[in-house]
Amino acid sequence: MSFVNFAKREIQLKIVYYGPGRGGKTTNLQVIHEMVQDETKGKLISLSTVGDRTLFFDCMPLTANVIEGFTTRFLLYTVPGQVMYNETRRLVLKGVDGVVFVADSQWNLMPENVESLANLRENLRLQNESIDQIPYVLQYNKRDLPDVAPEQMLNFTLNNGPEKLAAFPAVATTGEGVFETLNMICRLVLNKFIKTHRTPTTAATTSIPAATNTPTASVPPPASGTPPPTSATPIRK
Ligand SMILES: Nc1nc2c(ncn2[C@@H]2O[C@H](COP(=O)(O)OP(=O)(O)OP(=O)(O)O)[C@@H](O)[C@H]2O)c(=O)[nH]1
Ligand SMILES: [Mg+2]
Repeated sequence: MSFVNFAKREIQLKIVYYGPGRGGKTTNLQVIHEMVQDETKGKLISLSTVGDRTLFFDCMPLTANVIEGFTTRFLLYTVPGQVMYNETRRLVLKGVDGVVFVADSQWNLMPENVESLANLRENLRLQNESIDQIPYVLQYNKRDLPDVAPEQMLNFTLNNGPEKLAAFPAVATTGEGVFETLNMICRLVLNKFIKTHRTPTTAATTSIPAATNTPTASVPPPASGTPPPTSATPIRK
């Protein structure tokens, strides 16, 4: 749930990276942490890990001034993908404003993707939410590996609702697709926040740190009468 502190003129928005174990959620946050400007990011906190397995969660704040007069803090979280940590996933999902589903593109991991997506739907349902109502994007990760399913197959399996969602092919280890995914979910979350909290004086401006040599993600069409909260300037140094 978004949190607005009028005294500090600060908006806090929570984005959760969800998906099967070893799909690349933590890697996304590590790459973002490595590549954004120092003044934009806070510490990347990884709570309880064994090797590259997240046992609790990772969390990192990113700060931007995208709504006039307000500092916007995106809190990026990952869940532990391993099936047995469902209680933790439920905890991390509480108050979520947007979800990135990081799928593992490998053919043999398709059942894990499907199971994780069903688990996401169920956990949201338990908190009276639906993936169809909160900002949500997909990332098809590990496109560098030899035995990956074609994107059409991933769309058919994971992106088959009435509305086609944004889905980004990625190689999180090299950063490919990571910022496209991040910028899209940030825009969707901000669009929804503005739509929900819009007052006649709410104005969105862009002051997310400019990027260099970064492809710009396309901005989703704003709801009618709602200005896009950011330009296509990605969050990256
Ligand atoms: N080849 C390849 N390896 C990747 C990619 N993304 C992540 N990895 C590797 O996959 C392993 C798991 O990545 P993590 O980011 O830890 O996965 P996770 O989704 O956080 O896993 P859990 O914490 O168990 O849920 C690591 O060894 C990463 O280096 C990718 O795009 N390509
Ligand atoms: Mg992890």
